[in-house]
Amino acid sequence: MLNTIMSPSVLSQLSIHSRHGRVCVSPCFSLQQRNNSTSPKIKVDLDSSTGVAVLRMQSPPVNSLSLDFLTEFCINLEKLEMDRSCRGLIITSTLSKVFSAGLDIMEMYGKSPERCGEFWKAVQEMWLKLYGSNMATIAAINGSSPAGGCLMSIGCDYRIMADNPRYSIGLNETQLGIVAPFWFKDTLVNTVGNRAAELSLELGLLYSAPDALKIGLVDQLVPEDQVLSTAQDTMSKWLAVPDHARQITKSMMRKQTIDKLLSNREADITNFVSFITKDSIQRSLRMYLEMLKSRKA
Ligand code: CO8
Repeated sequence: MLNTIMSPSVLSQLSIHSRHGRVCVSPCFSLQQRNNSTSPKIKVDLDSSTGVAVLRMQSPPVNSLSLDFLTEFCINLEKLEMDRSCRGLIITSTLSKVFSAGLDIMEMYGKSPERCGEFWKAVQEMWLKLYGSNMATIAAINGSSPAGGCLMSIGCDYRIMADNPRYSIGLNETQLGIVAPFWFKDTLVNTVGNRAAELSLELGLLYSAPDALKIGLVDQLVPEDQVLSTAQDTMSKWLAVPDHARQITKSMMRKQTIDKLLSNREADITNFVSFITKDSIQRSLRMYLEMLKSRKA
């Protein structure tokens, strides 16, 4: 986590074992081995020769972020974070058309307060781990990415999206009758600025890929079949920067936002549970689910 990297002992470790690709020649780097791990919903391929891991979300139909999914995601992230040979992470989807549909609405509908609390803690954990990662992180957004999918994308350092106007991205929570919490809002403000975030959040806007580029919600659009290769090329530029300098700078930019949630975690869980279990909010979620189903019919 970034909020630990300011400690002198970690700083000295970083400078001794500089993770800068052109300087570091630790034994695991030269082995060029691939550390692959597959779990049901997520597949991770780590290329130790480049220090880059590709995490593929593979949970049909829409990579929704259920409690199980989030748990797997966090375990994978933690493993990579601990692995000295891993310096960069690319997140993408194996599904056609969808990066992630965001939080699994079924986890918020008709569930007990205890279960909702457990779920929300996992959502917090996902964001804390990703936004605070020491790795350079790139979202290779090869499909639609609403709500929690957008949060995951803006939790990364850089976003490359498929140049397809049918794909959309944004924090559309108000459209579901729910409210994006302060740390979703803060992450969006940090990405696109206050005014664009205000418009985007109040109206629950989903942006087409070209519009997302215009407001800076994504950094680059490329043809769909080049999303991953462009992410790989871009990652090599990020990894050309000495890790310790990039990490300390990232911490400087993000620590305040992260600390705000860390010091309000329990209250945030309590707020979420009391909000989401309200009858009126449950009704809104039911209507939204029905709308999703009727769109198919
Ligand atoms: N959760 C659960 N199920 C979902 C979700 C979801 N987020 N999204 C889609 N599904 C289901 C659909 O209901 C459908 O189910 P079924 O096959 O049983 O009918 C199936 O997945 C396939 O969906 P589509 O047919 O719609 O798939 P498409 O490929 O046509 O479209 C989209 C993919 C664009 C992703 C589309 O499914 C979509 O727009 N989904 C809704 C996305 C959304 O609005 N997500 C918001 C989730 S809320 C969130 O992430 C943040 C909440 C913060 C809470 C704060 C409270 C305080």
